[in-house]
Amino acid sequence: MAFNDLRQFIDKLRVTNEILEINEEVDPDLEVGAITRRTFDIGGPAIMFNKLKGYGSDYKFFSGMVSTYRRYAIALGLPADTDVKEIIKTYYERIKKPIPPKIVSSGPVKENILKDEEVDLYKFPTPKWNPRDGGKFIGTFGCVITKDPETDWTNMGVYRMMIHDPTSTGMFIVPAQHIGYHFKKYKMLNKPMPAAVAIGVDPSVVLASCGRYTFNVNELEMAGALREKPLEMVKCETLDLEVPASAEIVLEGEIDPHKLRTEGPFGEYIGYYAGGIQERPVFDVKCITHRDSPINTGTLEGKPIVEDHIIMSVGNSALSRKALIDDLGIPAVVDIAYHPWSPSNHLVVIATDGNPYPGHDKHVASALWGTKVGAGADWVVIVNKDIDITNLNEVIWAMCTRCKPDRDITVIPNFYDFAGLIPQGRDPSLIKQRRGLAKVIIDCRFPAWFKEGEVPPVSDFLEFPEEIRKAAISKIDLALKQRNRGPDT
Ligand SMILES: Cc1cc2nc3c(=O)[nH]c(=O)nc-3n(C[C@H](O)[C@H](O)[C@H](O)COP(=O)(O)O)c2cc1C
Ligand SMILES: [Mn+2]
Repeated sequence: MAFNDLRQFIDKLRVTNEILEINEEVDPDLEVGAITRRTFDIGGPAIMFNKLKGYGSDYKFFSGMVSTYRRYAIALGLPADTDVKEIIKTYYERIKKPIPPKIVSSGPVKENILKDEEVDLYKFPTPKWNPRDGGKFIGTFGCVITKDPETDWTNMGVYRMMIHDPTSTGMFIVPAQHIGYHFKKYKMLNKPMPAAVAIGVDPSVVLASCGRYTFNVNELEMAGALREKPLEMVKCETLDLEVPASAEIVLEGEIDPHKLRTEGPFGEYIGYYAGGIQERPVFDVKCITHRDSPINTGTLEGKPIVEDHIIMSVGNSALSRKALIDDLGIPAVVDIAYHPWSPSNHLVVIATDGNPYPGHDKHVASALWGTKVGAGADWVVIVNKDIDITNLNEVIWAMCTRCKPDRDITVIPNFYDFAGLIPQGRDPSLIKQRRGLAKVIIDCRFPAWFKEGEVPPVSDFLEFPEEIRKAAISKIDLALKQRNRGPDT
């Protein structure tokens, strides 16, 4: 089922006991961050902050939307206890059928329209998330919509936005990201880039915004695919762009290619304040539209596991599977998984059906590195398909028992550093020499030349005859039930 807006999703979280509503006053300055960090650390509920210091009860803040796989499953309309493998499969199946958005004449986001001197970003309670952050970040779940000035390509992605003053924020634009492609073109045209930012949307829109789709993909069509229903959009007030009609808050403005302002630091998804303070582009806000009693929404970044890692582990797994298996047809690849702790995109585990030809490991890894989604995978671990790739314990077992390190590990030095945020890559001597980080392939498969019978059988529960297994399961289950009930009195 598709949620019409964030509010309908929040109602669903209320029914499923997945949300904590805090009615006492909470300070957006660090207290919202600490509570959010704590719920991330224990896989706890989403949080609705109903009263924020300095704000009336009409202004709320919401965090932890999809910070667990349970709420990710609910966001896709699946049962809360859906296994992560099934969540990835659902994402992978749905994105094969893009659904374009539908333009409607108006929507709740137009309930309040603020222009010119009415524009004030401090109108909404916005957290300073982490103690060393350089300011309040309004766009941690802001879905930033831009258009290629030469083609029809509309892109949507999440790019952080630190509030500078009532009418402007930073915008962390990285050249390798799609907003970076658009921005470069505007720079060449010597024109400011129009941008609209939707905050507080149905979670499918956030999931699509965080997806590392290929060039020319419109993430709004992917939001439609994930929710299996077109997303309703309305025209912006001041720009030739459309935005989700039921967003809580929309910021309309432009990014001048020649304007820079000091931005950061920010506790980043890598787990460090690695990006530091730098001169970065500025988003000048010309108009704000918002719903009555708007719910500002965002997420905290930092050391795993934060919400970003949960989101990326699913999207990256599904998109890499699509890229390697469906689009590139790399032989023998059967499944791919990323893990939140890696953090999210820096280690990937790939399962293959055999090891079909010499150098297969390098073929698989180099194909992955050529994709947008896989470019950040610094550690590529390849295993036989009997390994459960979503279970890192099994992956470690494969590494320790099937990999001969001097033969099966390949290190490729001076490789493109996708994130630019890994602390090792910030070594001044590397930067001076324009040398990048490194990529590693760890092939944990039995050697290709092992014949049938040379691979030793695995000794585990599954090899017992079925009848004996069934009886063993029921005996243990009964004992556990009795233990949970306590001693009979
Ligand atoms: C909370 C959060 C903050 C993010 N901040 C940035 C950012 O500042 N810059 C960036 O390039 N990517 C950032 N990302 C990652 C991008 O949203 C993600 O890579 C997405 O694929 C970008 O869209 P694109 O592929 O269309 O460029 C952030 C993601 C999250 C969840
Ligand atoms: Mn994109």
